[in-house]
Amino acid sequence: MIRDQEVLNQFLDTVSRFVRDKLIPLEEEVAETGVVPAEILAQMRELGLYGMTVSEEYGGLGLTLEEEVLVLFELCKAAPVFRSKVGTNNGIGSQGIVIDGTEEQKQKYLPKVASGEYVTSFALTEPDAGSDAGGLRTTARLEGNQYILNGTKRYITNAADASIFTVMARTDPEGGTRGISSFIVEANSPGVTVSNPYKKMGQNGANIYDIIFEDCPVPPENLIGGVEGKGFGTAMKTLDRGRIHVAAVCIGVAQRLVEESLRYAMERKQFGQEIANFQLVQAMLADSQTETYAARCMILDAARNYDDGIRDRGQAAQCKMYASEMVGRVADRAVQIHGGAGYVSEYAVERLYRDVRIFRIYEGTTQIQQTVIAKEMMRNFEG
Ligand code: COS
Repeated sequence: MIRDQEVLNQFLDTVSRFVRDKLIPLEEEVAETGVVPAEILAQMRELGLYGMTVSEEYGGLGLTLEEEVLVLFELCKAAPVFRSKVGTNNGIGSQGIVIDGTEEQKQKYLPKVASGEYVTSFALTEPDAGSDAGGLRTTARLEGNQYILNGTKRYITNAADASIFTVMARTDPEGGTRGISSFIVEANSPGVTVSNPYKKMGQNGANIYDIIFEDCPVPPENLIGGVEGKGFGTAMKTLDRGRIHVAAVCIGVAQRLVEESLRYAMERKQFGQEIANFQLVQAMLADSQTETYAARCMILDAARNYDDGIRDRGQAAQCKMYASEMVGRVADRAVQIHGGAGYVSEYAVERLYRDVRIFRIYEGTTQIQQTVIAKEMMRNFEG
């Protein structure tokens, strides 16, 4: 549901130039240092990239999901570490408040999230609750006039930069997934400790941490939606949108990998000619181009459905699964086309190959997406 094509095109053009002129030239430095320079983050704030999905009423750009994925297709032609800096504010870190927050919660937090003054993190995963998110053990006990949080959250993106976390915690020990509630927790609350960042395979600078809550007080007005027991649903709805977001990120990187592969194949000569002339190389290029296009089409379709009010968790899972597996294949072919050069770090494809591996894991592994898709098929079976 694109509202003003001309305004959107101008924005896409601005993002595309920012990627080409500012982000891509910085990729190697960021991969080396693990730090995205403050002036780049400031420029991202200025462009409105922290608040794409927050409505204009609260100071964001108020993009529809279709518009958001079109921006991500452009933004993620740069190494995905840059997207990670704004990813939680637009995606899983803010959407719990956007989707299920009370009016007071929205007014208090969303303007700061949209401007980028506040970074947000989504704290669902725990040491013993990854794919089995419903098995989480962090507790939120109501004592007097506040909740007291205890527990550990694991691999939480942007936690050290965050001013607020959306935290899923158990308010009813016996309630299963219906005993989970979600909270907005201010990062400077007493009893909050953030660990050092983990060392990872790729996306250096897109940092993940543990958050430890020890008797951390949270006021009842920060219970998202004001009702206990709705937190698992909030998390799942957040992930449904988040999975389409991640799928769009995969398209951006896949397009970049195709560009890198084509450029190299058109320049590199073997047997007296450019390797792009060889049909076995052409097959790899053609497969990568076609699969990227197919994933792009399905994501746009799912995003339009979402904007039309259709909440199809199976479709979100299909986009996430297909796009993340697809970009893995595209990255593998990109390295193959580059030959030995694809294995050395002076070429971007070596880094991007490592960067894309996480897409098949976070916001639900491929295997979780498969179970979501199959469960939806069975639920909708009419016999
Ligand atoms: N939207 C709204 N509600 C949802 C939902 C969705 N997408 N998915 C499930 N629910 C609801 C169900 O309707 C059910 O509600 P009722 O209790 O009212 O019947 C409840 O949540 C429990 O659903 P279900 O029985 O399917 O839960 P499971 O424990 O089997 O878990 C999976 C479902 C595996 C899909 C879930 O745990 C999951 O997504 N795991 C992966 C977690 C993940 O992505 N982690 C990444 C963290 S962010 S990097």
